[in-house]
Amino acid sequence: MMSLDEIRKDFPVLAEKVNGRSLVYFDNGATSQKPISVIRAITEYYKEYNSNVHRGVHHLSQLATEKYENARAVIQKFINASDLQEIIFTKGTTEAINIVASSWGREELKKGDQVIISAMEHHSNIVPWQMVCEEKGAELKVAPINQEGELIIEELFDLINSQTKIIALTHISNTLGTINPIQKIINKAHEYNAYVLIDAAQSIHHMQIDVQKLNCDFLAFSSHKMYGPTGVGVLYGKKNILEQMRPFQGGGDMIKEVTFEKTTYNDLPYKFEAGTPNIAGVIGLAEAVKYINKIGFDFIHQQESLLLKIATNSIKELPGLQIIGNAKQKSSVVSFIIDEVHSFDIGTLLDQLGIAIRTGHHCTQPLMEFYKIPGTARASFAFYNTEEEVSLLVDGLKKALKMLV
Ligand code: 7TS
Repeated sequence: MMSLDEIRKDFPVLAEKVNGRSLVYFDNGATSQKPISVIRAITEYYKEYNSNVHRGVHHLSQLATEKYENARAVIQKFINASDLQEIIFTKGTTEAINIVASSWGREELKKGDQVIISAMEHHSNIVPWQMVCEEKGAELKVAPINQEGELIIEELFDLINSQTKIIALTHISNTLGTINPIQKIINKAHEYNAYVLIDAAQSIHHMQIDVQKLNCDFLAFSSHKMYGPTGVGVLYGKKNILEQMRPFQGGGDMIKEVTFEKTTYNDLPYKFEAGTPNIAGVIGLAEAVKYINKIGFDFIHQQESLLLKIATNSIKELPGLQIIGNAKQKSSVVSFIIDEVHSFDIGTLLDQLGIAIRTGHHCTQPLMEFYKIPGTARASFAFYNTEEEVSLLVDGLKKALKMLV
């Protein structure tokens, strides 16, 4: 068992100074920091065996291909997919959702069909569905939330009927921290033969996800929020569904045979991996999964829950400050507003103290409209954050309140 001090030493950025202070990094919801093992794996690829995958007979290409395909096996095991072919490497969550909306949606949706999302979705789980619904004449329905930021399950269930073709839902809200009861929703959707896509961008690094147990039809996540590099992510899909879907993009690697008259497509997962992939990124992502496994979800949960509790209790006490998102089931995110103060000003003042938080609408503008606010200040914690750092945030907020209110 590693101590928190030892864990922090694995993340070089955490030792950086910002504005003369030790960095306090509370913008993990936007992107997490990377452990040295991930950085090393990426560097090793470029230094020792940089080569393209799936196309060379030479040693380096074979090595790169082996590492790339091993990464697929690491991801398969991590989410307990039943088949390697169900793991598709993408640019990230956004691209993964776009593949489903575009390849599946444009083929399967027709006038009168219905797609359900929720009021707390990130833009990347709204806009692709809006686009395909508009094109195909399908209807986009939005499951409502209450003031605490929880899905109103009965109202969501009321929306589901035989016209419902897919429910695309975030597992955890990036703005509110709400953890949605996805198992219940998946079970209900399947009673109506509707598919379910889970946006796991904010959950994959906080809790163990077992796609077979959940029985979700699609799952999307990004490497860079789970301690891996940017520019890479995963789309999981059930094999029988992926097999029926048209390719997303055309190009190299996704074909079996090309003539000017006709092209036949490659088998899964390559059908959805056109062009040279982000090889270093995929290798780095596999290393990030190994790191998460080494730390273990027990420790991750314990540390993040502790930070959430301390931060919530202290921030709640500050005068004029209001927490947005008070779901009973919450992950380690605290979003808040201060009367009359723009979140940008809070973020700027905290930055002067070396504290990094995110401000604004967090790519959830419809959610901001629901709360009738322009944005929030959001602190999002990772397992490498400490109680002392939370105290520094609270002290920083007290200073900000004195200056701004
Ligand atoms: N879905 C959710 C729930 C997210 O939080 C994000 C990114 C995405 C999808 C998109 O992921 P991407 O890697 O494809 O960009 N969320 C945030 C955030 O909260 N702050 O910056 C990015």
